[in-house]
Amino acid sequence: ENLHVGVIGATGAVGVELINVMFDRNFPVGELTLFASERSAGKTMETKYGTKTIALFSVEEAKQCDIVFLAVSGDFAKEFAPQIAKGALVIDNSSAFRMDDDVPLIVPEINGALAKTAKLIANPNCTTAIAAVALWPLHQAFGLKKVIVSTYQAASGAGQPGMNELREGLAAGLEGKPVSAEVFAHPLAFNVIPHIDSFQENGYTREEMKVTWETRKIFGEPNLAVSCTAVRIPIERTHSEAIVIETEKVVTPAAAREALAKAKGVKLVDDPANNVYPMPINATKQYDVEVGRIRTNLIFGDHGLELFVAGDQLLKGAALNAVQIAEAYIAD
Ligand code: 11C
Repeated sequence: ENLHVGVIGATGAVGVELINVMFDRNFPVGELTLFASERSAGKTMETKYGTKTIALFSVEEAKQCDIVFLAVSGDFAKEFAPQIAKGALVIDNSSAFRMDDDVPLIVPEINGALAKTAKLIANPNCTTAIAAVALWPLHQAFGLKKVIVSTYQAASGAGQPGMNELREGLAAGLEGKPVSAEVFAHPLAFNVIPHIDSFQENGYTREEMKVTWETRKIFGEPNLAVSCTAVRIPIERTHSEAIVIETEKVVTPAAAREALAKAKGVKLVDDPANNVYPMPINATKQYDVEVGRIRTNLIFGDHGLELFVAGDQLLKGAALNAVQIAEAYIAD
């Protein structure tokens, strides 16, 4: 099967990785059309599929594709995704449709079967997707009752401009110059910022609430107790998360390791005696989410665990998950 695939937002950090991941995973691309607005249309872009000229976006052209990946803003998705979905399967990276009842929100290791049920599919928030692959096997084996997440999120969550601002800030800081902030609310270099996306009335940020809302939807557990503190750290592209769980059933670290070792999308990295645990430096550019530091939680005892995960924000947090959704869509 040779599919006509469209990528809207191809020059952004997620768009670039979408093209790389499709190529590296041998996704059956017959024709690839890269779309952008007037600003970038006509420019060329080097890709693993060769030099591509960027086409001017139009709904009519996009509808001609078999599959269209959207790696653009939620506002763009809101306006155009439903129209494109009248012709093509649309996989949207934005948060525009994630909580719509008739739009599946998919992490393929968990609910990939839903990929065949709609023409518009939402790709989860990166923090949610990375936590979800680690938590799902534990939920299946031990039943999750409460989940408390603290994140250490990379600059890439704010796209290429975020990564650029971090690099420039680090360079400026090392030279003793002031570090400026435009993308982030404060300078990120030599700092951590407990503020991602906008503050909500309940005091949580939208990023934090997405972890609650989206995990519940993906797991099909509308009442699961999930709470998050989301923090930006000066790392380029891998999100890490410290997670505390309370479980329905008795759980031991050994039993959790056994469940995680068999799980798809997870790499068990848990040998503290040899200084082996998940870290961005290793998880970057890797498909699997690293999980380790698994230990009995001091508060919940034999019904609780602590763990640490690290996953590439641009891969499992975005492009890889989107391509896996497309793979689930075309699977026999
Ligand atoms: C961040 N998680 O790290 C965000 C980026 O809902 O798709 C992705 C926002 C989203 O800044």
